[in-house]
Amino acid sequence: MSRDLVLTQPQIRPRWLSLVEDPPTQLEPEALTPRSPEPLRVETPNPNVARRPLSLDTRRDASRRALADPSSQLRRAQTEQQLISRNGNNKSKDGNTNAAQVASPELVWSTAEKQLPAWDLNQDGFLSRSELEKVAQDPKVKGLDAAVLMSLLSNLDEIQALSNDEYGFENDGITGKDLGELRKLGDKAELNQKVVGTAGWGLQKSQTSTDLFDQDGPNYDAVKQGSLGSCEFLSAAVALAKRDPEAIKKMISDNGDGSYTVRFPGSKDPIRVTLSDAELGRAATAGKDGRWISVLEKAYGQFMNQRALLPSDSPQLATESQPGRLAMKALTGREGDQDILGPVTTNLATTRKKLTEAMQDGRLVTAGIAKELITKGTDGLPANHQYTVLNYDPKTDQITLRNPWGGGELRDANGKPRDGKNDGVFTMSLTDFYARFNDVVYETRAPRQKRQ
Ligand SMILES: [Ca+2]
Ligand SMILES: [Ca+2]
Ligand SMILES: [Ca+2]
Ligand SMILES: [Ca+2]
Repeated sequence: MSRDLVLTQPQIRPRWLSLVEDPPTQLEPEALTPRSPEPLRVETPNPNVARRPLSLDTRRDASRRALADPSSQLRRAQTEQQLISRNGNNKSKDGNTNAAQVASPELVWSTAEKQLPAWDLNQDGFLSRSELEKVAQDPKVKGLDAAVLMSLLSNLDEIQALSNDEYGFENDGITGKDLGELRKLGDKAELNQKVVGTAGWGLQKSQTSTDLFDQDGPNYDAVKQGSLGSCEFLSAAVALAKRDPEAIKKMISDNGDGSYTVRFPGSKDPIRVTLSDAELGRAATAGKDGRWISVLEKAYGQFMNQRALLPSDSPQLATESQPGRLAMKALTGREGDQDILGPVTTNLATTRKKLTEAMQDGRLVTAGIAKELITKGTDGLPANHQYTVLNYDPKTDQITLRNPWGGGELRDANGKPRDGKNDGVFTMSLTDFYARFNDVVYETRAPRQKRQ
């Protein structure tokens, strides 16, 4: 109930936002850490997914998400649909359904209607979030069913609100009437574009590759964030995959029975991971490069769940809203060190010096945008999001970053990528970076690592 209150009252300011505007001496670095939403929701952070009831983090996250820009979510869904129709002639492995068919709204609606009674585990007529989360972990739910299920989960708040069929807030789950209203909206409606786009992209992801690594993988530039707010982890994992692909390979082994074992340098115990089709549908993907990033992402959620006082029912959800310094700890064994950018906290000259040293050392570096500026959205860089710092060149004073979406980068006045290629990689002057970004997370130096 409280989360609905938060979501319907955007005037409640997220905690990090008010902190950003407070005098820098009162900043709490932890509170400023930007969280990324999920792709389909990333900029729009879908309150649906990142929900860990009772967690303080989640409440902060939900209020942050409520303020996010819904148009970006639509943009992302449309891009995904284009992707699906471009690749629409590819038969899936079972030869029955291809991605283009999935993108058919009729197929998505009818699948949801058909499966509702089976997924309504307590048979009360409401498809609740926890029921959907439970079914999502069932390896027997496959293919189109799994993709539609995950899309319902990703868009649950909006779908359950379509028909007023409960007292007070619509928050018990999706009913048959809600689905009827969804169908009535028609395929041009924004919500249906999201619902259909999410299902299509999810199916494509679950069927793209069954290998852990492609022959020449892992390639950092193949990584695309899924529907989870795991940008803090992904941006660090991308940095590691760029620096040392072999380290990633050593971290994961394929057990040959559909499960994988992940050994994070920062975790004492090996982590056994399986991924259902539905989980693959919202996981980060490396496409044809293999399942490595989907496996690592879920392993990280399991790792964080082990440390949590109140573990999430879904290990995947536990990847969300975690500080970037802990992602570095898992991936390297060394916790990251976060600088808040600002004249009092960390000035431009210090940032220049620290980036220079970190690049010389080959340390992992990520950077986040926590707040919306007046220029919100116009430069193409989503806020509440963490990026990989791929390079900083002290000679030119230019910094190169990568959005873990594998897209969404600096745009010019015409809305085109400034470097002509929307692959998520972009370069800007350090001065511009300093004005736009709010924090930098550095892998701490290894004890014996000394710069010359
Ligand atoms: Ca139910
Ligand atoms: Ca309803
Ligand atoms: Ca109601
Ligand atoms: Ca680019």
